Amino acid sequence: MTLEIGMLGYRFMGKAHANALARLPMFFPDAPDVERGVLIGRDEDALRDAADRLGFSSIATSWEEAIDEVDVFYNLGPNHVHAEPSIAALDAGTPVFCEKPLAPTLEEADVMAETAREADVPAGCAFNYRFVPAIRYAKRLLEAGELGEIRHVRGRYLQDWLVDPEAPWSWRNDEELAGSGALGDLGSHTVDLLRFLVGADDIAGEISRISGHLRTFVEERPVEGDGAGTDETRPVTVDDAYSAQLEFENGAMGTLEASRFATGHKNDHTIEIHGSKGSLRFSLERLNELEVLREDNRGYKTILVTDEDDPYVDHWWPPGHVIGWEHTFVHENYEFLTAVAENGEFEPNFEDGLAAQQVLEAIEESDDAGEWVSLD
Ligand code: SOE
Repeated sequence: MTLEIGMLGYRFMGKAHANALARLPMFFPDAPDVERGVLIGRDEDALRDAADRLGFSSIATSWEEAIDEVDVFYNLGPNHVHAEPSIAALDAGTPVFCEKPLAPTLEEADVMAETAREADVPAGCAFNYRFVPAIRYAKRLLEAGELGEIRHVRGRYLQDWLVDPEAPWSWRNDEELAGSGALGDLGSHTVDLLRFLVGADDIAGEISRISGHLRTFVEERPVEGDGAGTDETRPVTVDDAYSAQLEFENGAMGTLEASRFATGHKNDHTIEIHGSKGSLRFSLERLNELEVLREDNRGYKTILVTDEDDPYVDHWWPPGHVIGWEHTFVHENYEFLTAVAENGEFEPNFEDGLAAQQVLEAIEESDDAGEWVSLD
């Protein structure tokens, strides 16, 4: 049976997922057969061009009509478009793969997760960094207790694409459209990754309380594109950067931060975990490596996670033939579509998306109140 996919969104994430779908048959031959069916968007000309480039057989300018015609619905639109189409698809019993963060607000994420529970079909949230081989390797070490009692968990996601105050305004700068700035766009990845790595009861458990701080450095930005006057600007109504302190159920301490103003850092998502018997360090800018320190305490060892028995690597190339950011999308699409074909379980799902949204909300609540917020 071939799964026909309807995909809403055809820019950055549309290209990442369409590329992943195109590579599945060659590198994951046991993946379900999928057809890139209908590409959904508003601008018909741009849509037609994108459908040709991304290999979709048809286009639709209305998601309402399209979601009844497809076997799987991918919601890759801006954050403010995540809720309504995903809920409608799930209500029609159609599996949904939605980009992160799940929604701009906790209220919308709540309804999406509730709808997914009732629909009883796979509803995935595309936190792609769970599908980095080095992250899977780290998870195996943590589950095996190799690091001992977890004391410190640190997550940082640094970019610098908004350092220039003349960088144009976009939906990512608007609270109505995005929900939050670096917090939701980048922080949601880090929160999900920490939950994935240490969230189990026998490792560090869930996050129990939070102290948060948000900051907007540039309050307005120039508007670019059709109809924009030469000096038209729009307000920035979300954070440019955030930081947070966490306490985990087992007492471990956590620190989180993300910024779009970290000059010199392009897409630097780093995780550091320190335990009583060892530590590990991961950086997205060195995606194929994991630094591990064992009990001998004589410095970190860099492990190149590209051996055949390392997660997902056997689908690609011989040891040392490194993979990249795009391959994480191939891995997550393989797992999600396999779950759809078998009506199995997929994680991260809408429950994980909701759990991340609860942490984001608590960080904003703490920043507003100027005090710690409990998540219990
Ligand atoms: C932000 O620039 C962004 O594109 C995020 O939206 C993605 O989720 C992240 O993977 C890369 O950076």
